[in-house]
Amino acid sequence: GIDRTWWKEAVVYQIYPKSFNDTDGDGIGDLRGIERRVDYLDDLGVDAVWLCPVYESPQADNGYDISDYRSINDAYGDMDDWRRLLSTLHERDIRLIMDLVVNHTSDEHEWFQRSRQGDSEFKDYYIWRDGTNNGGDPPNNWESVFGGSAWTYDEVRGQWYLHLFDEKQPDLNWRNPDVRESVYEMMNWWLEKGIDGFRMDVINLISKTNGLPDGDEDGGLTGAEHFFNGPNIHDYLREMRDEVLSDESLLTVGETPGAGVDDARTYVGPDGDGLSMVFQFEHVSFDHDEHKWDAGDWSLVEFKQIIAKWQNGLADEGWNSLYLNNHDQPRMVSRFGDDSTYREESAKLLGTLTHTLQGTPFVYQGEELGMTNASFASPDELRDVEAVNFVEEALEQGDAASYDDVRDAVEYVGRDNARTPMQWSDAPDAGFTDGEPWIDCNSNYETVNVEHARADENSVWHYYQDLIELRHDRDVLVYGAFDLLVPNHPAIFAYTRTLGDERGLVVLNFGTDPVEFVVPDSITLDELELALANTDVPTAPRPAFELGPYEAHVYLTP
Ligand code: TEU
Repeated sequence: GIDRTWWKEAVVYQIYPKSFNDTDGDGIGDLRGIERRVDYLDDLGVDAVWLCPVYESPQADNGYDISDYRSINDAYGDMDDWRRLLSTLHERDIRLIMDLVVNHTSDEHEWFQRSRQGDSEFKDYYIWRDGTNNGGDPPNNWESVFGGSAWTYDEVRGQWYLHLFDEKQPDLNWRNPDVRESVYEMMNWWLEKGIDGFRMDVINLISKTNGLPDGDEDGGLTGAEHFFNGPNIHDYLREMRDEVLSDESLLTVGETPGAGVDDARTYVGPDGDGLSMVFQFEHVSFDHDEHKWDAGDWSLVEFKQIIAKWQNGLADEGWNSLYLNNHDQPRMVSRFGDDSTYREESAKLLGTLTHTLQGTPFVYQGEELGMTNASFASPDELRDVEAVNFVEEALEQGDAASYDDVRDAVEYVGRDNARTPMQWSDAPDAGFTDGEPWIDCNSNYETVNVEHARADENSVWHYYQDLIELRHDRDVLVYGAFDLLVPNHPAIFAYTRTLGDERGLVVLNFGTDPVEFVVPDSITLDELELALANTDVPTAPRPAFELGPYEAHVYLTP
């Protein structure tokens, strides 16, 4: 029989609270705004919500810089609002996964404030070092993910501190057992409130090589080999499992940039550290070189190779997360589909992919409408610290003469693309706020919005509803084995799913030209029936059939 686990059968909806729904007119989404949309989530059919950080924070990185783990950012509401949201979700059987950001805190966290004063209890909570060159230069050559050195000199302490992200995000010192204890206590505090799991921000970055040696400068991010999947990572995660996560019904998803399939197996599955799944990055990195801003080229053949490698690599030991976009990635329809002529077709096709692979699908807010990348005509419209730094640096270093030289890169891969307000209706500012939104709405909200989508039975939204329902109904889509077909076909992504007598065949045309799919001899067409398609197609598959632009077909045994 099947070893059933709720989070394997679930579809998770990711909410970026700042941009979801504003009820108090300050232009920033809030918890009450989410609560008011719980019926919306229920109608869509999702089983869980992953809520991006809502904790107290100066918002240097939109909440991934936490100044108090146990309270709610004012703009989002307060603990009572949060409790009400939790119970409203639970009343509809929707679980709540909270974001856990413990590689770093905000520099405004009390721990950091006391650490920089040299307070004996907190002195070693962060990674402090003297500089080289008589203190004038950073302790080593590591680079920050957001550009520049990973070290900042602190006048108060008279030492440098490490920050793998923004200078307002100092890294915690996980070698210090007190730090680990404090984190576990905080996690238990949230679990006692009844949450259903954690999404763990950059969890594979928490362990750094002892002695903090210089990194190799020839690769991508300098120092990465000393902090991606570092030496003590498994000790820390196993300790965390023992102290906090022993309840196996929790959903834990580790965000693990730079992790390959072999690394992933050390985190998930029978021999892993107990995480349910990880967010891997290979399929959202292969369209850029080691510098994320040199982006744009990708091929379907390589994309299929990556997906198949992860499907097969975690098939029997572990579990995949399935996502094509989130708050850090451009909109999937703009990246892997066609956001103009075939916006709806390609949004449906990409949704078909994530809901028919083995793993747990994550739907990022607005994906169910086919929301697209935005346009940023001037650097003043950018909000993301990473993009702002990138543009500044490019101009300073002379890599760009003006913003126009980097605009394409920003509009292709920048994180703000995914952070524009959720498009609820064609009312001003997409019905997101009565005030001035913190970031401009995508100008297509008059046509792409929830109200229109729900009124149109052929919309991306209704198709997502069908996809989610189909996944709930059919074990083969959740648990079935994956086998890639026609790996070298440049436009068709096709595969089978098999679970005992239950079978599935998925055929997707990733292009604007019609293509013919010849069903390989290995597949018996008997009994296969059309379960879902994004266009009108005959109910029985023929040995060879044509697919129009971005056409997606799902066939299942009855
Ligand atoms: O992201 C970590 C990460 O490595 C990347 O996703 C990164 O943000 C981006 O792609 C760089 O190009 C996590 C969070 O999801 C992100 O929002 C935070 O900014 C980051 O950690 C720091 O907490």
